Amino acid sequence: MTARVLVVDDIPVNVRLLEAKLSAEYFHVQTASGGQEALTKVHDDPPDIVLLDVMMPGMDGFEVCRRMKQDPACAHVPVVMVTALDQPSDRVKGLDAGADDFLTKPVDDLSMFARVRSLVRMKSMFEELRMREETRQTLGLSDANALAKGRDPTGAILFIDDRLDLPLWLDTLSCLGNDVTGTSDFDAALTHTREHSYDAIIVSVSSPLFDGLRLLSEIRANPSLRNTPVIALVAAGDHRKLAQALDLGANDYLHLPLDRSEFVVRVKTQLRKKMYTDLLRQNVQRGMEMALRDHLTGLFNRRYLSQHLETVLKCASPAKPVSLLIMDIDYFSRVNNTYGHLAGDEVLRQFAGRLVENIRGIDLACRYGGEEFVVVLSDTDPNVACVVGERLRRAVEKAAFQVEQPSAQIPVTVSIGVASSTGGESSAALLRRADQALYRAKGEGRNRVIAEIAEAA
Ligand code: GH3
Ligand code: MG
Ligand code: MG
Repeated sequence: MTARVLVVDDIPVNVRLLEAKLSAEYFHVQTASGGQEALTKVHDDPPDIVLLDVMMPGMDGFEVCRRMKQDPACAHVPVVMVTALDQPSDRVKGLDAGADDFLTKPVDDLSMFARVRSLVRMKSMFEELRMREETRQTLGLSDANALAKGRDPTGAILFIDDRLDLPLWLDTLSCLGNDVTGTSDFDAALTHTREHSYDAIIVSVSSPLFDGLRLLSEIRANPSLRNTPVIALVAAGDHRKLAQALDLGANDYLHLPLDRSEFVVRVKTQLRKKMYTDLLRQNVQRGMEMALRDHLTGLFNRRYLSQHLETVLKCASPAKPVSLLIMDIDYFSRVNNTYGHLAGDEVLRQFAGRLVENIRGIDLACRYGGEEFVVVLSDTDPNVACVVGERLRRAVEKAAFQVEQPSAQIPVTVSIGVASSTGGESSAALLRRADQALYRAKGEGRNRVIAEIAEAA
């Protein structure tokens, strides 16, 4: 993931420090030395995220944030306020101004990269939703709920901690409209996670009463909680536990003792991310889209794909390439000839299932025709697209398809063509290039992924 970060600070040495750290992690950094300059830049060419200093002469960070959030051109760009450690009231003011997160000076690298990545990922999911909404509108199927505009995200939360004041923290979350369960018992927590679904789980990994890291790994091993964000609570300074928690799949963390406003904003961020992921997944299943769905596999159909690809390509740029995988099942007529058409249909259905299991919610899978499928990967460069293609190719090859009538195990392979675009071309042109790559994959022996090589200008 490459992202464009705007760093706003009136002190040049601070700007250069953040710029150096972020550039070393391959972020594209732009800078502004004051509020007005920041507002102009954000309006004219919205970045993926803004790191905003609070104390600036003239217009302070709060005012800049407030104005940004009122400007429709950039209201969706996440803002991280960079505040001084000794001013907790700044956090509340930042929240009121619409900030999405905080960093305290001196900025700790680990938390900065964690926060920036998490917010940028959320923004791209939001943008994907926005593009799908646009596609639906173009096709005359507008859906007012899709973006849940302005709605503060709420959900079912499990809070696992042994703190004495746990009820107070549960209250804080309930007052925001969440359905909250609290426990300080390892087994009870495990039972809850097995019997209920949650939109967020908060777990202390520093409790002497239970093994929070083990709980975290149990949670991550549970497929029904695959998309549930987990926030780890870690004793301040316990870098070893923090690193382990992140390794085990925690999505975010908070240091103990908890700061109330930081706690609230992190939980909201994770809930919002969960909401977007769920919306993207529901997107495939929504009944009103019958006209846009393929009846056999439930995937989007070709009509939807062509329209959506136009929308996605309009937003593509060198910093935000769009990649496309076009896949064709190898020797599929043999499946029909050997096992019959019904078995062939069942293979196509299961093939679609494997496809969906192996891509992210933000990616779009379509049945392009007969035994051809297309996956659109927005904000993905060709190298990553090839990795995804290879993962899909292996997911198809690794296990035979089990059909019932007639009872058989049918081995299947797939050939995949990959093409990418940085904008300025039609969906038909991009599909044509991917198709040429697929043609080569077939010609070179099938069961392989081939990327289209851009022709020399
Ligand atoms: P290649 O490796 O070159 O792609 O070989 P192939 O046999 O897969 O290619 P071909 O295009 O010759 O055949 C595609 C077959 O897919 C023919 C068609 O009957 C079958 N097919 C297309 N749509 C469906 C469907 O909805 N259900 C079933 N069962 N078969 C389908
Ligand atoms: Mg074919
Ligand atoms: Mg085929």
